[in-house]
Amino acid sequence: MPSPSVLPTRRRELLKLIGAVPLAAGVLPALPARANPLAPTPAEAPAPAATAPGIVKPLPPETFTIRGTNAETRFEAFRDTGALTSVDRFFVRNHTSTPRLDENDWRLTVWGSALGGRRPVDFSYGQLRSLPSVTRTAVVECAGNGRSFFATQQGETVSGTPWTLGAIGAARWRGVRLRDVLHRAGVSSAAVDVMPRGLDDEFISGGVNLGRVRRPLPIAKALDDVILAYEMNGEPLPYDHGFPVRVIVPSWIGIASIKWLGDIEVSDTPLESPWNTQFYRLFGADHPPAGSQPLTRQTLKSAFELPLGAALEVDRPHRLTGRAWSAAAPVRAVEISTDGGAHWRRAQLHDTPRRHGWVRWSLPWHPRRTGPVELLARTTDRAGNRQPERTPHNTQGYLFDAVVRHPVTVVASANAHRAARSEPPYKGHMS
Ligand SMILES: Nc1nc2c(c(=O)[nH]1)N[C@H]1C(S)=C(S)[C@@H](COP(=O)(O)O)O[C@H]1N2
Ligand SMILES: [Mo]
Repeated sequence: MPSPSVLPTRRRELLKLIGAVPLAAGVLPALPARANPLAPTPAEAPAPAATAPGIVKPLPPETFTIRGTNAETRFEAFRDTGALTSVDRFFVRNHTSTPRLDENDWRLTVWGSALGGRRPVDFSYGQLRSLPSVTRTAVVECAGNGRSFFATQQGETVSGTPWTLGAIGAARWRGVRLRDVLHRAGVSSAAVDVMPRGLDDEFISGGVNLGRVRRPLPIAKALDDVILAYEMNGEPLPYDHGFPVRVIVPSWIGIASIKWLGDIEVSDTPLESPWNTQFYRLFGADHPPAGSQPLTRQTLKSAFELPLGAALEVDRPHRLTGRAWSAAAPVRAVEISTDGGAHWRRAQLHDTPRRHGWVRWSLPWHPRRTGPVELLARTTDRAGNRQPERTPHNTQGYLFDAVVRHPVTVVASANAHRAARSEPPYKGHMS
């Protein structure tokens, strides 16, 4: 991607410049970053297959599955990669499309009834970067990660993007504490909620304009461990992940981590937005009529670094690998079943379990019979949570945490060319 200092302008301004009306979200492909937006280039030809409307970075099909305006990471693409997720493998969840902001025009405005001076306070990019910085590792995981298994595993109907397990990534985020910014802006002790809002286009849902993406955050969490991040894995944030500044709310559902941050309302009364009233609550027969309380923390999960439906060769050692995580506490153990849940074996963990992160795990497996098998992985964390067999239904399919039954086929060597390509032989040691 181009260096941030040569960014042309914001997408909305580009659209104005070329006389385009931003119709519905995501109708236009991401515009190329270049000096003259009027010059025709190959980038204006029909989008190649490996792009999603509105996402800037390349989305090679071996790494990503495109789901509307979003890109899910194929879990097998994490195999043999480190504990941190590089940008070229990090999932993208966009309500509309990625804006290309210029950090020189960018301002963060902090405003609202719970500021001592009652006057908005602006921070430039340079001012934010000159405040004391913190660096921490945290996963960002969509509240809907695993949603498709409500249908495929529990036979239940849910709405929303049918993610498998790849709407998660782990990165090292560097930025300033939200607490420091709020104190500099003069936050008063009367503050109840803060509401960060993105600079991406307004979100239109069912013909209704819900405004720009924003979601209230209780002041206690805001003053605790939330950061305003400007770096991801040691580089300036990429466009798709919130350049120039995004919120990172460790252990909370992804929607809390607002990208392309533009302003933060600081209020002495509780705040609402569609993202904490109509979305990101649990609705349905098992929940109160107005829904549960707004969702906060993510759950726990584990996943195999194998395609769903992978073919593995019989009578040969395989090394099953995957990742496990929990938002509540460090992972304690990962158990694997290769016989549909009758027997469980403990996987070896390859990272020190930490809160907000994930651990890589592996287990040798030597299948002796051909045929379909369901592989199961089950995480337990140090707070005593363990993945259940079923997740209670909710209409929007949030917080799936049940053990996923991962289908594979054990095949005879003659039909195993697919397996041979995707499964390197068991190496006998762990990296
Ligand atoms: N401004 C803005 N912030 C946003 C979103 C968005 O569409 N606009 N999507 C949210 C959701 S639902 C998720 S899961 C995460 C995804 O972060 P990523 O795209 O960097 O992986 O960003 C959150 N922040
Ligand atoms: Mo999300």
